Amino acid sequence: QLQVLEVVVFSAPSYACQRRTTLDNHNAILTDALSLLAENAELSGEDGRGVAFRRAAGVLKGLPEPVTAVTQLVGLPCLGGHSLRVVKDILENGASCEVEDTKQSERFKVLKVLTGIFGVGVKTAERWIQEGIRGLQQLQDSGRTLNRAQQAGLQHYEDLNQHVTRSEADAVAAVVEEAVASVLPGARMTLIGGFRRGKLTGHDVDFLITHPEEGREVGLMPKVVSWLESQGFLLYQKTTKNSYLEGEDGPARPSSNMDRFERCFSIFKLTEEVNGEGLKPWRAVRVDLVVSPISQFAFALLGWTGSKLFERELRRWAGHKKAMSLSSHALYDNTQRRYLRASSEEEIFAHLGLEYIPPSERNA
Ligand code: 8DG
Ligand code: MN
Ligand code: MN
Repeated sequence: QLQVLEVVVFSAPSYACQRRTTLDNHNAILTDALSLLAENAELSGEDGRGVAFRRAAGVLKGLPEPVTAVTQLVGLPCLGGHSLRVVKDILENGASCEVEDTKQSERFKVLKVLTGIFGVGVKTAERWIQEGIRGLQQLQDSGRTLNRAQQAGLQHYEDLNQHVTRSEADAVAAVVEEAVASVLPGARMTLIGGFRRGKLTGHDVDFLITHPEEGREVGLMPKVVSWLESQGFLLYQKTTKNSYLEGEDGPARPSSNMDRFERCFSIFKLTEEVNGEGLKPWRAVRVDLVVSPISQFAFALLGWTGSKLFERELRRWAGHKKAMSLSSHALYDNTQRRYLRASSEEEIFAHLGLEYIPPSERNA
């Protein structure tokens, strides 16, 4: 019998929101390498390059099997010369010099440690490095004035840099559920972010809170926060007020990731089952809470489920292909000059002319 050795040539549509990307990544070695280069670009203030690497990684995450030769990638979108070179190096030599050099570079390592502190962004880390700070101990000894977030970040550094597990997320969910039910019966809470996409671990736990009756959600966040505080669950919290006004504010700016919901960035004190001596009785976990009115719930749900690349691509698709502006509040049709209502994620995908992609397939 004739044996045909066939090499698969992959193909994929160019926007991540057109693709189904599960957590089953057959090319993790390649996508880890490209993600590291993306991270390095972002830490260097080169956001454009960062996005390019993220898009390239996003395409590879969705492929149905491992890549064995770069020739399989000829027809794929988003894979520029630079990304292809990295892929080729790894396929042919087992590693990419650029990636290995980046990993070893002092600058990258220090930036990762410093931005690993909750409340510290690239700009602050950059300034500290210029002032000669190279690590956590040095930062602490330097007597630098830290804001409240950074103080908490430094204090709980180890805990916050350890992955949150699914069972820890469930434990946090139970607490938030109780808080919400206590302060406003009938209010609903939904797990969002990476855990909604089915991830087994995360860097934090994200929740969206609403009430089926429009307006009842007003003032909810301070009550939830007070309840949590009174029960001793909060190590840190910063609440930001809702500042979104439809019409007055104009349609959402499509390029911006920031929205105007009432939200709370917090650090939870999570008590854990103590299974023996020497185990800490509790640990610090980052938790994000967002409150949305029911009329914006579907947009908030879609906008906060992620992944970050998937969200960015949704907004790019809306703007470039549909002349629409999508945010976590609303969808505005620039041609018809009106807002398009939706009470489910499915309706939003339909407005955008996209096939519905469930959360578990938004892991680009
Ligand atoms: P991880 O925590 O497991 O690392 O992953 P994640 O859950 O996907 O990431 P995240 O950083 O917790 O963000 C969750 C989603 O929320 C993601 O799609 C990005 C989105 N998001 C923010 N900040 C904001 C914001 O200010 N506005 C909007 N609309 N979305 C935001 O992180
Ligand atoms: Mn998250
Ligand atoms: Mn978050």
